[in-house]
Amino acid sequence: MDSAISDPAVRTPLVRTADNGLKIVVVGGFGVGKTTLVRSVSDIRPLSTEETMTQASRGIDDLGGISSKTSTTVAFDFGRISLNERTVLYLFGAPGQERFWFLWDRLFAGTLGAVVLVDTRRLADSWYAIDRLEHHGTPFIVARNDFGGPKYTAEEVRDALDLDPRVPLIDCDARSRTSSKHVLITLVEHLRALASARETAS
Ligand SMILES: Nc1nc2c(ncn2[C@@H]2O[C@H](COP(=O)(O)OP(=O)(O)O)[C@@H](O)[C@H]2O)c(=O)[nH]1
Ligand SMILES: [Mg+2]
Repeated sequence: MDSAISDPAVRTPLVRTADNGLKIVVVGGFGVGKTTLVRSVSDIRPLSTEETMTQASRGIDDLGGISSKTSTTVAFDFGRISLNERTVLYLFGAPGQERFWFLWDRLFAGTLGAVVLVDTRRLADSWYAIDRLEHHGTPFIVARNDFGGPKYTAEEVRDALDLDPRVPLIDCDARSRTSSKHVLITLVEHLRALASARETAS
Protein backbone atom coordinates (compact mmCIF):
# COMPACT_ATOMS: atom_id res chain seq x y z
CA MET A 1 0.00 0.00 0.00
CA ASP A 2 1.17 3.51 -0.68
CA SER A 3 2.44 4.68 2.67
CA ALA A 4 1.56 8.30 1.94
CA ILE A 5 -2.09 7.31 1.47
CA SER A 6 -2.27 5.03 4.50
CA ASP A 7 -0.75 7.73 6.68
CA PRO A 8 -3.78 9.39 8.37
CA ALA A 9 -1.76 12.53 8.94
CA VAL A 10 -1.57 13.09 5.19
CA ARG A 11 -5.14 12.23 4.29
CA THR A 12 -7.42 13.60 7.01
CA PRO A 13 -9.77 16.04 5.29
CA LEU A 14 -11.12 19.03 7.14
CA VAL A 15 -14.48 18.01 8.60
CA ARG A 16 -17.39 19.64 6.77
CA THR A 17 -19.12 20.78 9.91
CA ALA A 18 -16.10 22.75 11.08
CA ASP A 19 -17.12 26.38 11.40
CA ASN A 20 -14.94 27.51 14.21
CA GLY A 21 -11.39 27.99 12.99
CA LEU A 22 -9.08 29.40 15.63
CA LYS A 23 -5.61 30.71 14.98
CA ILE A 24 -3.21 29.70 17.73
CA VAL A 25 0.49 30.45 17.99
CA VAL A 26 3.07 28.36 19.79
CA VAL A 27 5.95 30.44 21.03
CA GLY A 28 8.91 30.17 23.35
CA GLY A 29 12.67 30.14 23.36
CA PHE A 30 14.95 28.31 21.01
CA GLY A 31 14.71 24.50 21.29
CA VAL A 32 11.76 24.37 23.71
CA GLY A 33 9.79 21.97 21.49
CA LYS A 34 7.60 24.21 19.32
CA THR A 35 8.21 22.28 16.10
CA THR A 36 7.82 19.00 18.01
CA LEU A 37 4.46 20.05 19.45
CA VAL A 38 3.04 21.20 16.10
CA ARG A 39 4.23 17.94 14.51
CA SER A 40 2.80 15.78 17.30
CA VAL A 41 -0.72 17.13 17.08
CA SER A 42 -1.19 18.11 13.46
CA ASP A 43 -3.81 16.23 11.42
CA ILE A 44 -2.09 17.29 8.24
CA ARG A 45 1.54 16.80 7.42
CA PRO A 46 2.88 19.91 9.09
CA LEU A 47 4.69 22.50 7.09
CA SER A 48 7.94 23.43 8.61
CA THR A 49 10.85 25.36 7.38
CA GLU A 50 13.35 23.45 9.42
CA GLU A 51 16.85 23.97 8.12
CA THR A 52 20.02 22.28 9.12
CA MET A 53 21.90 24.76 11.22
CA THR A 54 24.73 26.19 9.31
CA GLN A 55 28.09 27.11 10.61
CA ALA A 56 26.92 30.71 10.23
CA SER A 57 24.29 30.38 12.96
CA ARG A 58 26.80 28.98 15.43
CA GLY A 59 27.27 31.48 18.19
CA ILE A 60 24.04 33.19 17.13
CA ASP A 61 21.61 30.39 17.99
CA ASP A 62 22.46 29.74 21.60
CA LEU A 63 22.97 26.01 22.01
CA GLY A 64 23.61 26.15 25.76
CA GLY A 65 22.25 22.92 27.22
CA ILE A 66 20.85 21.61 23.93
CA SER A 67 23.93 20.73 21.94
CA SER A 68 22.23 17.76 20.20
CA LYS A 69 19.97 20.10 18.22
CA THR A 70 21.09 20.23 14.60
CA SER A 71 18.22 21.96 12.84
CA THR A 72 16.43 25.22 13.45
CA THR A 73 13.15 26.71 12.25
CA VAL A 74 13.82 29.61 9.95
CA ALA A 75 10.31 30.88 9.26
CA PHE A 76 7.57 29.06 11.18
CA ASP A 77 5.77 25.78 11.66
CA PHE A 78 2.22 25.35 10.49
CA GLY A 79 -0.22 22.60 11.40
CA ARG A 80 -3.93 21.98 11.79
CA ILE A 81 -5.94 19.95 14.29
CA SER A 82 -9.68 19.34 14.63
CA LEU A 83 -10.42 19.30 18.36
CA ASN A 84 -14.00 18.22 17.79
CA GLU A 85 -16.54 18.39 14.97
CA ARG A 86 -16.68 22.14 15.00
CA THR A 87 -13.43 23.45 16.34
CA VAL A 88 -10.38 23.49 14.14
CA LEU A 89 -7.14 24.98 15.34
CA TYR A 90 -4.59 26.43 12.94
CA LEU A 91 -1.25 26.25 14.64
CA PHE A 92 1.66 28.54 13.96
CA GLY A 93 4.95 27.82 15.66
CA ALA A 94 6.93 31.02 15.83
CA PRO A 95 10.70 31.01 15.91
CA GLY A 96 12.10 32.09 19.23
CA GLN A 97 15.44 33.47 18.11
CA GLU A 98 15.98 37.15 18.45
CA ARG A 99 16.81 37.64 14.77
CA PHE A 100 13.27 36.50 13.80
CA TRP A 101 11.38 38.69 16.22
CA PHE A 102 10.37 41.04 13.40
CA LEU A 103 8.00 38.26 12.22
CA TRP A 104 6.07 38.20 15.43
CA ASP A 105 3.87 41.24 15.12
CA ARG A 106 2.56 40.04 11.75
CA LEU A 107 2.11 36.52 13.04
CA PHE A 108 0.04 37.74 15.96
CA ALA A 109 -2.55 39.43 13.72
CA GLY A 110 -5.85 37.56 14.21
CA THR A 111 -4.36 35.24 16.80
CA LEU A 112 -6.88 34.19 19.42
CA GLY A 113 -4.49 32.66 21.86
CA ALA A 114 -1.00 31.35 22.41
CA VAL A 115 0.89 28.55 24.05
CA VAL A 116 4.20 29.57 25.61
CA LEU A 117 6.45 26.54 25.87
CA VAL A 118 9.11 26.67 28.56
CA ASP A 119 12.13 24.53 29.40
CA THR A 120 12.97 24.83 33.11
CA ARG A 121 16.70 24.79 32.30
CA ARG A 122 16.24 28.01 30.36
CA LEU A 123 13.22 29.83 31.76
CA ALA A 124 14.55 33.26 30.86
CA ASP A 125 14.32 32.34 27.17
CA SER A 126 10.56 32.68 27.40
CA TRP A 127 10.49 36.13 28.93
CA TYR A 128 10.46 37.88 25.59
CA ALA A 129 7.54 35.78 24.30
CA ILE A 130 5.48 36.50 27.42
CA ASP A 131 6.32 40.18 27.22
CA ARG A 132 5.19 40.40 23.57
CA LEU A 133 1.95 38.50 24.26
CA GLU A 134 1.11 40.78 27.16
CA HIS A 135 1.91 43.79 24.99
CA HIS A 136 -0.47 42.52 22.28
CA GLY A 137 -3.14 41.54 24.82
CA THR A 138 -3.12 37.99 23.42
CA PRO A 139 -4.38 35.45 25.98
CA PHE A 140 -1.97 32.58 26.62
CA ILE A 141 -1.18 29.58 28.76
CA VAL A 142 2.27 28.32 29.74
CA ALA A 143 3.24 24.69 29.16
CA ARG A 144 6.34 23.35 30.86
CA ASN A 145 8.00 20.84 28.53
CA ASP A 146 9.93 18.21 30.47
CA PHE A 147 13.56 18.01 29.43
CA GLY A 148 14.61 16.48 32.76
CA GLY A 149 15.65 19.92 34.02
CA PRO A 150 15.34 21.19 37.59
CA LYS A 151 12.10 20.15 39.30
CA TYR A 152 10.81 23.55 40.25
CA THR A 153 7.41 23.81 41.86
CA ALA A 154 4.65 25.47 39.88
CA GLU A 155 4.97 28.46 42.25
CA GLU A 156 8.69 28.79 41.51
CA VAL A 157 8.06 28.70 37.76
CA ARG A 158 5.29 31.28 38.11
CA ASP A 159 7.60 33.53 40.13
CA ALA A 160 10.47 33.17 37.66
CA LEU A 161 8.17 34.07 34.76
CA ASP A 162 6.29 36.71 36.76
CA LEU A 163 3.06 35.07 35.63
CA ASP A 164 -0.34 36.54 36.33
CA PRO A 165 -2.10 34.07 38.69
CA ARG A 166 -4.93 33.72 36.17
CA VAL A 167 -2.62 32.35 33.47
CA PRO A 168 -2.83 28.52 33.46
CA LEU A 169 0.49 26.67 33.89
CA ILE A 170 0.59 22.98 32.93
CA ASP A 171 3.16 20.27 32.26
CA CYS A 172 3.56 18.62 28.88
CA ASP A 173 5.67 16.38 26.71
CA ALA A 174 5.65 17.91 23.25
CA ARG A 175 6.63 14.55 21.75
CA SER A 176 3.32 13.03 22.84
CA ARG A 177 0.22 13.69 20.79
CA THR A 178 -2.06 13.16 23.80
CA SER A 179 -0.07 15.53 25.95
CA SER A 180 0.21 18.17 23.21
CA LYS A 181 -3.51 17.91 22.52
CA HIS A 182 -4.17 18.41 26.23
CA VAL A 183 -2.14 21.64 26.04
CA LEU A 184 -4.33 22.93 23.20
CA ILE A 185 -7.54 21.93 24.95
CA THR A 186 -6.37 23.77 28.07
CA LEU A 187 -5.77 26.88 25.97
CA VAL A 188 -9.19 26.66 24.28
CA GLU A 189 -10.89 26.21 27.68
CA HIS A 190 -8.98 29.22 28.99
CA LEU A 191 -10.14 31.29 25.98
CA ARG A 192 -13.75 30.17 26.58
CA ALA A 193 -13.50 31.05 30.28
CA LEU A 194 -12.15 34.52 29.43
CA ALA A 195 -14.91 35.05 26.87
CA SER A 196 -17.67 34.08 29.28
CA ALA A 197 -16.13 36.24 32.03
CA ARG A 198 -16.23 39.16 29.56
CA GLU A 199 -19.87 38.43 28.74
CA THR A 200 -20.89 38.38 32.39
CA ALA A 201 -19.03 41.63 32.98
CA SER A 202 -20.75 43.44 30.09
N1 LIG B 1 13.27 15.32 26.53
C1 LIG B 1 12.42 15.99 25.76
N2 LIG B 1 12.85 16.40 24.54
C2 LIG B 1 11.98 17.09 23.77
C3 LIG B 1 10.66 17.40 24.20
N3 LIG B 1 10.05 18.13 23.24
C4 LIG B 1 10.96 18.27 22.25
N4 LIG B 1 12.11 17.63 22.55
C5 LIG B 1 13.34 17.58 21.74
O1 LIG B 1 13.97 18.85 21.83
C6 LIG B 1 14.59 19.22 20.61
C7 LIG B 1 14.14 20.61 20.18
O2 LIG B 1 12.78 20.58 19.83
P1 LIG B 1 12.17 21.51 18.66
O3 LIG B 1 10.74 21.10 18.54
O4 LIG B 1 13.00 21.46 17.43
O5 LIG B 1 12.31 22.95 19.32
P2 LIG B 1 11.90 24.40 18.72
O6 LIG B 1 13.16 25.13 18.44
O7 LIG B 1 11.14 25.05 19.84
O8 LIG B 1 11.05 24.18 17.51
C8 LIG B 1 14.21 18.13 19.62
O9 LIG B 1 15.34 17.28 19.49
C9 LIG B 1 13.04 17.41 20.28
O10 LIG B 1 13.00 16.04 19.95
C10 LIG B 1 10.25 16.92 25.50
O11 LIG B 1 9.12 17.13 25.95
N5 LIG B 1 11.16 16.24 26.22
MG1 LIG C 1 11.36 24.78 15.62
